[in-house]
Amino acid sequence: MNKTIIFAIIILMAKFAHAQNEDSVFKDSSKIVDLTEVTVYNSKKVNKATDYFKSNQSATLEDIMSRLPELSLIKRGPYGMEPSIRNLSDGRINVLIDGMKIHGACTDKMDPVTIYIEPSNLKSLEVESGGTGSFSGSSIGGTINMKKDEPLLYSGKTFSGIVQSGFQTAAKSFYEGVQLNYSTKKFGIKGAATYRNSSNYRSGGGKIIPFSQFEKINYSLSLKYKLNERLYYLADYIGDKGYNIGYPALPMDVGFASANIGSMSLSYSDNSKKLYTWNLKVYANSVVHKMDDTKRPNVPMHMDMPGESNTKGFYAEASYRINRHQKIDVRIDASSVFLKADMTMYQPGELPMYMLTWPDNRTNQAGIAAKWNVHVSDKSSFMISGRLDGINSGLVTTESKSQMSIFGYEKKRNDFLKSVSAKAYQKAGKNISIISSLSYSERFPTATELYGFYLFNASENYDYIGNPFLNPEKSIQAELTGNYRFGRSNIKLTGYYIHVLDYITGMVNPALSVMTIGAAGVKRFEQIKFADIIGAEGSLFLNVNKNVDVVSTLKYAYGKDSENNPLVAIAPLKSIVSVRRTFNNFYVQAESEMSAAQNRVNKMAAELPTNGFAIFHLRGEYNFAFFKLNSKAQFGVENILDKNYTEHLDWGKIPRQGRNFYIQLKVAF
Ligand SMILES: [Cu+2]
Repeated sequence: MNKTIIFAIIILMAKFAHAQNEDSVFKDSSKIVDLTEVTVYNSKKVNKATDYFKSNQSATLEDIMSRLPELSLIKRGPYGMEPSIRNLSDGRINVLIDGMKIHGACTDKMDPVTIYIEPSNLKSLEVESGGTGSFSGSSIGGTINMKKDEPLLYSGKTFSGIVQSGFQTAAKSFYEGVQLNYSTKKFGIKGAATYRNSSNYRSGGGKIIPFSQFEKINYSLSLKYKLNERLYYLADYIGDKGYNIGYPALPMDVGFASANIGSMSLSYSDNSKKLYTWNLKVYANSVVHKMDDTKRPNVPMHMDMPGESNTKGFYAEASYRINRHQKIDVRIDASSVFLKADMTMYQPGELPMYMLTWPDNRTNQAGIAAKWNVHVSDKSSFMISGRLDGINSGLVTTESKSQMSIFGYEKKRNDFLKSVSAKAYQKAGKNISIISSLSYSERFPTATELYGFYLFNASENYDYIGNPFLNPEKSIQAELTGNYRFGRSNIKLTGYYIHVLDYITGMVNPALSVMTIGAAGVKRFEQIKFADIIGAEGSLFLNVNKNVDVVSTLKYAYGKDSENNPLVAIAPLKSIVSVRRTFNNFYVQAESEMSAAQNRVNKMAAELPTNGFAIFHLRGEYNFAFFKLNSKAQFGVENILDKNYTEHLDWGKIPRQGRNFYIQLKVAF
């Protein structure tokens, strides 16, 4: 298989060899959702695409991601939904904040990294799918990178800020946010805080979903200092605290969760130089997560399950211009992740039982990546990239080693990962462009897959055990995108094929007995020969006239393993269509969200079919001056018909939110 890839790349290189740059065309192929707020009163420069992805001011990052055709969300509760790129999630994808690695501290995946960024702090969301998304970390599914916004430097205003507030009826939820920026010509400091408080929500038809409440506060402080015209220093801190977070599809909730995320960086740019930009960042973060079931009724045996993660790392990125037509991007990075989680079971009348669920383990990684961009002509360009990673991983305390010695975990393991990809852009005619890519990539198994010890999977009703002898997963992928532009409108269609070798999945191990009361059995992570995902995505931005826009997205995927079983958790055909009519200072927008049924389910994972659904929303926005301040009011109703529905990736078939009215106010100064 390696040979095939290398061969294909040689052909590609030969094809473009005597060709001779701007990589701007490649911006087309990785999705960057720019979320920069337009705060100028009555600005005509509103980015309609951005507005479509961010359906309202209080939208969470999860709401935004769910509207991107490449992404789906796995739901265990209304909070902390787990993102997947083309149905690949968790260890198969990178989820980064400004290029930094962060590892969740929950053995049940309640805390994906995306919960730590509030959209009001987000500059852009970058999604790179497949093997071509391995530049900032070895992965087979691609990368989601959340770029946080930076403090403003002086541009006529020393003090500026935004205050916002909102309320939604379905969960009686409040959203409050404030941002303040102080700046001089050399120096800028920005602080932001967001508070969200939500009660149990009401599903379609009126039933209240118990254990769906949450409360969280997110705060951040960043400082930017201009050392000279080309060199900036940036220090950044994000803090996040969550309280009493319910997960209706799981047997446990979160009493308290906290994250501290810090970084310092230097960035340089000078377009006249050959080495025209570089960026150096050092970072550290820690996450604490405390699960318990003390609020749940009828629990046969109470448990406490705390976990923690600590990550340190750095990266350096540079871009070098070889000549007018060629440039090279290089990245070196290293990180070290420590994880620990344990469980204490309180059996009535007996001494508490204690065990490690993520026995203390550390994974060290060092990698180097390079990307060669060649601008052949205005009509065609290509890019070849590669990455190498050395990984060292193992248990680190005598306690964890002695608990796990029965499974043969004595030794640390060393792995070497390789990824390579090629991507080509070709303009065919005045309005059509085609992007094709081919990649080979590898990924390291997760701590759960290697070291997990009786981790209960509530969706399958099985206890899971890790396997320290797993090989890295490998993947070969091909992707073809056609883009048709006409006037200010645009249609884009993508087809892709993902072939995963040594696919890691849970297999029933009858030799092991269950730990969780009521579990159907124990599964151990094993590898099957391969798994395939074939799918398509489409998007349409249609500018009907000056005042009417239509945005529509569509996605479909088909997955099966080497034994021809459907893959678990494959989202069915889904489409969102939204139509907006803009008036002078306001707009109204009607939306439909439609999903087909999913009947291809994995029986071994106890998966059940899901019905299709159609729901409708109506939204509006009004811009006005409030004591001469730029102000905005947003209002709307979601799920107008109060439909009772679930999506296929929702665990436990817990119904989603019913009819929901919302109102948001925002004032900028
Ligand atoms: Cu948890």
